[in-house]
Amino acid sequence: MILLLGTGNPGKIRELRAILEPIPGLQLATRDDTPFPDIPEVGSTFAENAILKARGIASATGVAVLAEDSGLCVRALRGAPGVRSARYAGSPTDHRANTERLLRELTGVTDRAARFVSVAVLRFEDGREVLRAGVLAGRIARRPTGSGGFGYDPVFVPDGFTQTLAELPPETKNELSHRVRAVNPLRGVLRQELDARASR
Ligand code: ITT
Repeated sequence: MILLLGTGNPGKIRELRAILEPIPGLQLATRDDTPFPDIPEVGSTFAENAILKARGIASATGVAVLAEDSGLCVRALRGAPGVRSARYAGSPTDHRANTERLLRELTGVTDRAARFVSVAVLRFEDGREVLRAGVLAGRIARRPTGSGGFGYDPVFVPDGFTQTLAELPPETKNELSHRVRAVNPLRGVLRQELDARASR
């Protein structure tokens, strides 16, 4: 079975591959293999945007799709940047500028609590959809450190840790991230689907 990773973000592709590649019989495809258009993210929630991406990409390609919408919600900013995380400092996405803006907005703010949220939607060719969400709680550092990961990782310290996600090994991020928490339950759904297809 071919599953198209419905994202243009190379950081997400790396992490989704690491989460899904151990599933036997599942062949992962990306935008390079099966081109799809950019889907306007006009929803006001992560779930709405994840569904928009899954449906838009599925209808453009006709294959099974895993789409994901995610972002950073900062308590002192009343949930911002939220669904606007990718383009917080403007379009096109500039991760460094986004992080700089975030630190600027938090200048002098002592409440650094934040959470990453991910909503993943698995959509099969026949239109069946399964949606799962994952959250990672943490806090925003005073300055960026580390070179791993992507996006806001250099300023995000997960609860229970002292290093940012960009300093921690990728394996550690992939054990606790919002993305792995959303996508892991979909592994079981995919295994069931593969078994059902094999016995047909
Ligand atoms: P696609 O829509 O093509 O998947 P995107 O990067 O535009 O790519 P989103 O609209 O879901 O994806 O925006 C996610 C943004 O949230 C991302 O660009 C980062 O700024 C931030 N983000 C999400 N997950 C993150 C993570 O694990 N580490 C750091 N930043 C993350």
